[in-house]
Amino acid sequence: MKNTKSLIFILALLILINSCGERKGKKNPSVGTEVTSERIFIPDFNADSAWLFVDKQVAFGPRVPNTEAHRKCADWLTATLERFDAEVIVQQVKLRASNGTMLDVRNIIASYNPENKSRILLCAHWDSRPWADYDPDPANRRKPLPGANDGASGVGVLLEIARQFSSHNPGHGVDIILFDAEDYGDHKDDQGNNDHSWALGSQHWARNPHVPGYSARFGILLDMVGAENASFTMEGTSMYYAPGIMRKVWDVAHNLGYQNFFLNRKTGPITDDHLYINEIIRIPTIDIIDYDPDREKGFFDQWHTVNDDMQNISKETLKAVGQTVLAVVYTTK
Ligand code: AHN
Ligand code: ZN
Repeated sequence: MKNTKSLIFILALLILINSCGERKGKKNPSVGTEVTSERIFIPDFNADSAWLFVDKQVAFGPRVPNTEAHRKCADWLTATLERFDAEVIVQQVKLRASNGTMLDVRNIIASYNPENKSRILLCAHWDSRPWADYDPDPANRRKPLPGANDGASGVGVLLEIARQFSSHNPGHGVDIILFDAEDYGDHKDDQGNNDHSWALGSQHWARNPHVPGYSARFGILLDMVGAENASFTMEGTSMYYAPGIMRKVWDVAHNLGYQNFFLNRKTGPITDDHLYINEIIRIPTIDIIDYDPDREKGFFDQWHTVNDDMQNISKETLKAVGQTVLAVVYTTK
């Protein structure tokens, strides 16, 4: 009798422990979309949450390397990703900018399922540019910019994706990398205009990955993914190194109804973090970037001006990008 009782007690305990394990991976089962034929669950990307993550970064002030705002924002990004249950590694290094300035650089790497060999890389740059060299007012062209779209938008989308990962395990290995010092490229009025003066953080990481021998099946870079009526065209470097990934991501976006953002139009190559990921560490990586060669600057109107602020950030655009990337991650076999 006593034995039967303790057996029932142990069984009850086992069931309880087991159901706790289930809950961790599948909180809020009512939220999200079940892809019926294959029973794949895709969480709902919350654009209000992503918008708040963008706003929070901008509120620190311009995240220019070697400033207080930059250090404080880095601390906040690290703590936030840890709060979302990622294993976070901060790669801290001093790098020399092409104008000679030594920069305190931090690449912030948040890993999910770090033991899984099958990995997906998601990335964006978190720093903001020290000079608004395309501002219409010459008096602003040596001033830093808020970087709401150029910088904070991609990071805001990735933080919301990380928040979703913390309640719905993506299954694969996923690394979210926030690169520093992307936007310290030469001022347009200065000598040189050296292309390799951009993307210093990703160049360093590609030569010195956080895990020796690191690789991933593919990568997706997000750059300027927050402006209203953004045009994501099929950028040249992405099409050269990763045409299959580009097609797959665009197909997913079109299936979700985002064909007005993701255009079937090939455009020229852009020097951005993905160039070095493709060329140095050789992970096929695409850039989702708002670029239209018919525009004056190619990029959005406020690009590298002091008006790159929250006024231009659109929740519709954040949603289109975030939901597409989530769908790509959860439907990858
Ligand atoms: C150049 O202007 C060489 N590349 C654009 C990369 C960039 C700047 N992305 C954001 N800001
Ligand atoms: Zn920029």
